[in-house]
Amino acid sequence: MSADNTDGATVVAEALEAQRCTDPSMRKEWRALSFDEKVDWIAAVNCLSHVPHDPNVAGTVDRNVSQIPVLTNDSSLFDDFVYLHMDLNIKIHWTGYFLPWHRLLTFKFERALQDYCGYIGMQPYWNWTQGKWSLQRFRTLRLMATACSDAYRVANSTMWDDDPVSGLGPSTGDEGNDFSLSKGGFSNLTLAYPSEHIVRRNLTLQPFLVLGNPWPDNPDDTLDYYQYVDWMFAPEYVQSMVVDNVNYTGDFKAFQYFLEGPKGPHGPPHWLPGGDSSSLCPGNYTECGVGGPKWSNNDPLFYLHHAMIDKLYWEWQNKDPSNFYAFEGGSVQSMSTWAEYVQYPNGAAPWLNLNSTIPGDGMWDAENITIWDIIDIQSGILCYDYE
Ligand SMILES: [Cu+2]
Repeated sequence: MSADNTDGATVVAEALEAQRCTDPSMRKEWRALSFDEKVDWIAAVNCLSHVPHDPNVAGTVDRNVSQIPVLTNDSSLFDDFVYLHMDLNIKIHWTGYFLPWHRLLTFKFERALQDYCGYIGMQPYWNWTQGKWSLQRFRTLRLMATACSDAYRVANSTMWDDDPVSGLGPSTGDEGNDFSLSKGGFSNLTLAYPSEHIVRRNLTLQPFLVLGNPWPDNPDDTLDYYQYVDWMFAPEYVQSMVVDNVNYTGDFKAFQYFLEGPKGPHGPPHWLPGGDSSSLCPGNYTECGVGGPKWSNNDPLFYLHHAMIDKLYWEWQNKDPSNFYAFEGGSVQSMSTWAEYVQYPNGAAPWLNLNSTIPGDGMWDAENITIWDIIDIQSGILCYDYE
């Protein structure tokens, strides 16, 4: 960020400070919700899959590049969110847009649940590091907290719940039916992309055995990629890197590199459940193309996970005054080699800045929402906090 930008940001920051919202709505951890609150969120998500497709939504990325299926009018508003994520994949991952774009997507999803489906709650989050608050002081509690975390025991996590109205469903669907979920609250959630199917999951603790090593030329970590990945979202690790702000003071690029990079906590909760969450292809879809994040938000778990990523981003922003409005990043993925990626982990030129507009493929472009507009979750269009 240039000096001019920083000065401008300070002036506007002071102006915005005066109009921060005073009573933010609280996003809660999934397991802190009551039975009824869980039922409400699951019902609203299912409802969204019956709300008609938004005719304003249209792709903006060349399909030869995005390698995604064509937009279909025979889809729902839930599917539109998936379409946005698929189409904009190369613009919103490993670029400066990553954190702001997913913050906005999660907010728009939450709003859609409220506006179209009468949902009265907020978007819950999945704290895969649960128990981290007690880590610093007591060695015994530290062990207990680690044992309570979803890391190292993700297969037995209490997130996997077969209850038909309040449960997120099992970690693995029906093997005989393309791993589609037949239990839990999403067993009837019909998805349009990349082809019509029910949400699929197939938990694996070593996802790169399935997905392949994304960085064969990474000199440091070739073997690591085939190992278990649950340590990447373990409480102590995330605590020290994100919450304690080790080494990242004022350095948005370094912070994002940790969070989204190959050893960061963003990836594993996407890859471990396999299936849609890993953008693996349904059996009835033959033009799969390259993998990647694409349709990972077919699994509603995505929104719980990304609310957690947003929570960590927010915690980091509040850790130091120089973090709060820190932003830098490019608009073009730069990942053809490991060396290139390490140099530009959050994108290369053209550079983005706080005034860059967040792309929405027609869903929200009319509002001209900039990164600046959502950098503070308690001013402007946003007014929420994390419990
Ligand atoms: Cu994404």
